[in-house]
Amino acid sequence: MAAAGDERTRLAAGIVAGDRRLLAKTITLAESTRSDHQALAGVVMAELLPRTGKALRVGLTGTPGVGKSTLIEALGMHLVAQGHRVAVLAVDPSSSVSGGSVLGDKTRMEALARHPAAFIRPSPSAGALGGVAAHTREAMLFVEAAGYDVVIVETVGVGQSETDVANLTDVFVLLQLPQAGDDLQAMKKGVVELADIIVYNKADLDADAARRAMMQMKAVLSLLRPASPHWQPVVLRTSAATGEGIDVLWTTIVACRDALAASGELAAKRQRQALAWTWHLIDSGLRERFRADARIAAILPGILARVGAGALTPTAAAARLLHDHAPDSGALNDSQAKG
Ligand SMILES: Nc1nc2c(ncn2[C@@H]2O[C@H](COP(=O)(O)OP(=O)(O)O)[C@@H](O)[C@H]2O)c(=O)[nH]1
Ligand SMILES: [Mg+2]
Repeated sequence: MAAAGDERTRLAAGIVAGDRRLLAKTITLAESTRSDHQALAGVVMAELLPRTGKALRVGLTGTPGVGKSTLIEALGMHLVAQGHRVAVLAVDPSSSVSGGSVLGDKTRMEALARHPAAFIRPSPSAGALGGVAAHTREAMLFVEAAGYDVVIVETVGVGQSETDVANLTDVFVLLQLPQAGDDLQAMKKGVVELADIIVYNKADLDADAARRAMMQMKAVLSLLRPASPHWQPVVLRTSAATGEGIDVLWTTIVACRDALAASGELAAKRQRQALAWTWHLIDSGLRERFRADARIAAILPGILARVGAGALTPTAAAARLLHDHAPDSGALNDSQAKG
């Protein structure tokens, strides 16, 4: 036990001192499926918790090829030049297939990846215990404890990862291509409603198209009820390639955070996010236990087959399975008996 305590102190002190290798190692422990690794990461987190929460948390999404990685490189270099310390994390549920979007994109973030004031962390593999988004949240807290004051969480937008990232961050940025098809897709997916800032990138390629797209988006936004009573979504354009608009993007991100903070909405939002995270962990923990239940494993294939064949309704199947799954109820009764 003493050895475990030493390791906790070594990791926590290393993270606070800015040791990137120990920071990366601790995040890996948190992502591990081994319970002893997770437990160690958990006690390190408990020790560091008072140092978390101080970063500006920025979510960034957009379809593949829109320029997320190039923009993060440009924005990140802009920020480290101003003295900020920048961490980049990825939420990519498809990463087991693609090998991790940020890792694969490190070539587009070459200067940032080498910069001593930046920390870039690819997505954990899909299927990691508790889900990719939960691990990204842990990674976010660890990088905050390490003193990174801007955390950019990137997602390629698979499944419901945009919602996950919006639920992790203070300010959510949607990167768009000036072509109309991209807008339609984002509206269909409901991502526009999540965005505090909508950015038309690659404005250098066709300035007219970017201006048109901005006007149309502003018209659309005027019809939507803003997600926040204290912030009306802003539409911008950038060129990640030339750096045009990057400074305005940053001042707009800060203005949004300041507006939310001044009204008290930021604190309420973070509180809501922490509670949602707790429920997410409870849900995934229950699901894990359900899947690990030997009684369930024995009857599950047969029941699913009957649902598939139309012989059993989903409602009846779920009721039957949940009834048969009574994890630890014996232990509970025992302890109640003792207590
Ligand atoms: N002309 C131009 N090309 C860009 C811009 N931003 C990104 N690109 C290019 O678009 C391609 C995809 O960019 P990338 O950052 O990998 O997009 P991601 O998939 O969203 O991360 C790359 O070839 C970039 O060089 C931009 O503002 N202008
Ligand atoms: Mg990318």
